Amino acid sequence: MTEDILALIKENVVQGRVTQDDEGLEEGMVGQPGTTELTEKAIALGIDAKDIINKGLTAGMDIVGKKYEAKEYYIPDMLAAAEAVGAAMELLEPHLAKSDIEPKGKVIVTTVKGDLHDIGKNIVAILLRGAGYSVKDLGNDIAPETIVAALREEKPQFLGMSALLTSTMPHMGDTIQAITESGLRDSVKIIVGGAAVSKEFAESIGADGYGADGFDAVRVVESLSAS
Ligand code: B1M
Repeated sequence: MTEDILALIKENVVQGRVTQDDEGLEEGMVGQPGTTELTEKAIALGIDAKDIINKGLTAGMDIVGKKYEAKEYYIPDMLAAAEAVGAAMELLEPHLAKSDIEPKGKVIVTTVKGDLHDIGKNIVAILLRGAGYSVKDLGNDIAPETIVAALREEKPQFLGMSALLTSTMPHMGDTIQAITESGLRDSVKIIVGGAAVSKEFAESIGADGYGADGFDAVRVVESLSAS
């Protein structure tokens, strides 16, 4: 049952179907549950949110990426899938949130300059909030100087940067350099992630940590908090 629902969520992300009223790419789908109805059902059945995110939503997006690469999908298809994931994450958010009175710490999250991909960053933000951190989301396509200004103003313990494009990854390094030049580097731990990023790349630009996925990002922040 669990695996069936997760497979259906994945399929509906691939089809870019937000609700049962959406057509999708194949005939006869109208009226069948879409990503949001299936996510609601999965939540009601007590399926682990981590599985809904990793095996349903993210797995669907991976297929969308492969289809785009194979020129089977175009930008509007990616956007439809992104909308389905965003709507499902809104439903999941209350189930991931902790109501701790005192936040464990403050994190600024952002997608770097030139990069419009924000789904992964949004998931990281939601999971960090769920783990008890206060999170300020700067958005996407954010320049190094804007990030430095936000660090100066907000004084967070952590900065999380996301990049999905090989062409925007270097802006992570540029941002760390700008933070160092501003004299703020010792006051903030920096973690990076996103499909284009690796542990080796994170080390090469002098980040303090690398998150392979949203849950890993929380683990890294927790372990850096303790160190
Ligand atoms: Co674009 N796109 N896209 N795209 N897109 C990719 C990234 C691509 C791999 C597709 C492909 O060709 N296979 C490819 C990049 C190739 C490369 O650079 N190597 C690509 C391209 C080429 C482009 C454009 C250049 C296309 C064009 O215009 N010709 C263009 C660039 C626009 C820009 O940014 N300037 C573009 C545009 C778009 C859309 C706007 C249409 C849309 C984004 C919508 C949105 O985000 N609101 C889009 C999408 C949806 C994708 C794919 C299909 C899916 C991305 C996604 O949301 N994944 C993507 C293919 C893919 O990645 N499989 C693709 C799901 C998400 C949950 O995963 O973001 O990886 P992800 O986040 C994960 C982890 O990486 C990690 O945790 C998250 C949760 O598990 N993580 C962190 C992320 N950030 C983290 C930060 C951390 C720690 C962990 O610490 C702080």
